[in-house]
Amino acid sequence: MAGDGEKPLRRISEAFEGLAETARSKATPMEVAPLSLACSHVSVLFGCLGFAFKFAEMDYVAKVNDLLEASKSISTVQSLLDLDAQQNRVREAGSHTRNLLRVKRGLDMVKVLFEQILSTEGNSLKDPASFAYAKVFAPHHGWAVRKAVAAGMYALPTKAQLLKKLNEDEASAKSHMQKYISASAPVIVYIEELFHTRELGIDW
Ligand code: 1PW
Repeated sequence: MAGDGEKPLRRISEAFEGLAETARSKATPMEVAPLSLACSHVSVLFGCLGFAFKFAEMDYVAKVNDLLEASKSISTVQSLLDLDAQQNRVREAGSHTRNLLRVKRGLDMVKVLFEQILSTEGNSLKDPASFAYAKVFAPHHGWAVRKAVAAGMYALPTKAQLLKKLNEDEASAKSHMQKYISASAPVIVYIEELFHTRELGIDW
């Protein structure tokens, strides 16, 4: 949850605009440090979704922390994947590569969530969040997690409550959500491309 005067949405959108430039230019490889830092800003959002999503937040935060820790010894995202591939541990539980794939889904879910919020009338987040979860995470989760998330959808804050927690009004929130949608797209594609070019797959 955001403290007084903090603007987490602005911090998120600005961090991703910086990364988007790197992702689009392809001149310099993306580094793990700015990527994991940008992803850590997104944690605040998960924290605003209410008690029912506490476990989702904890899982996301743990994976982002693993990437932050990795950034101390691994400079580029490419080399992070290559190191795991060399050691045959890409799909191992807790590997940096596996955590990156999960975190990438978190970024994607927030993107879809924002798209849905911007195109849906009304004050409820239930439909936008259910749609985003169904599209991005549900295909990769077992029955128990899907049921728990579905139950959590009833305890989401309203859109107005969420904006209040984020210290935004309708207009400023809309502008930052739009910015995040545009900036996160090339970052998500960039990460997926790294998996594809190494034939690591992204559906696991
Ligand atoms: C914004 C609307 C609210 C939607 C809720 C979003 C839910 C996000 C993911 C919830 C994950 C919590 C349960 C943990 C699942 C793990 O098994 C799974 N992690 C993820 C992020 O999918 C796989 O993790 P693993 O096995 O690689 O450690």
